[in-house]
Amino acid sequence: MGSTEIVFAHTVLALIDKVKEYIRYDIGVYGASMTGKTTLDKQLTTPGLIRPLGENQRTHHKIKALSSSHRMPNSSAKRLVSKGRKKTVISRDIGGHEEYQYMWLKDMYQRKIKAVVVVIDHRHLLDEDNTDNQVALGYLVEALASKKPPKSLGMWTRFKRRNYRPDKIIILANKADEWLQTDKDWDMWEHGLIANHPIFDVFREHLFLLQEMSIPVHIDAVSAIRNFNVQETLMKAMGVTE
Ligand SMILES: Nc1nc2c(ncn2[C@@H]2O[C@H](COP(=O)(O)OP(=O)(O)OP(=O)(O)O)[C@@H](O)[C@H]2O)c(=O)[nH]1
Ligand SMILES: [Mg+2]
Repeated sequence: MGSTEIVFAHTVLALIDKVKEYIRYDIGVYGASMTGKTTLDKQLTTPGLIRPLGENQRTHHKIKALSSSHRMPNSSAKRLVSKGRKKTVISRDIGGHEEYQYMWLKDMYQRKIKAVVVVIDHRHLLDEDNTDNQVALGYLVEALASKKPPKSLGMWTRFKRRNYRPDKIIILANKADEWLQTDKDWDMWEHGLIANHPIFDVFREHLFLLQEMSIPVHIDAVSAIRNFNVQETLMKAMGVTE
């Protein structure tokens, strides 16, 4: 190949990379209430210092007029940057309270999202009777495993669900500024072994189920409020960076 052809090939590859940056990649961000989904949404929209959200700032959704379902929040585009690569992802911020869980499925099936991002925190390490995170992941995994869609989803969503499966599940163990503390924890994280951390033990059964369904799972520690490892994890999990 001559030098002109090489330069041309490089230009074409650079152009393809640039176009890929703008191809929308739909992600769905779900998880129990108070795990940090809104904080993550804000961090992805405008990276920086995020104001801690108070008790009165939980995400809620209004019931639609003449209907029993809730109004879906708008989705928005976020530009992710990591290791010199960029990617546009689309997501929306849905509440984590139990009455909104069906909206996670609605969002997932209607947008046919590519990556399900499950936000968890360390509450089950602080109180072993607390199962909020397990219930949230369980709800999603069981919906994916089930042959029958919940009737509450409506005809159109149930139709869109046919043959759908996300490409991957990304589990973000948020609030790492609080639970990733000891030298042993950091050592695990630095060596890429964070999936072995006890914070993930309670999820093993559902992780096995996902593996058996051939859905790859990417696990990592992040802090949405501190902007620690957030974009890096998502970009890696989406296969944009190594
Ligand atoms: N320490 C710490 N706190 C965080 C982090 N991310 C979020 N929080 C706090 O956790 C609380 C809940 O955050 P939200 O973002 O409102 O949680 P949510 O998942 O959107 O909650 P719902 O809207 O009820 O579903 C807030 O007080 C946040 O300031 C983090 O990385 N570290
Ligand atoms: Mg919220």
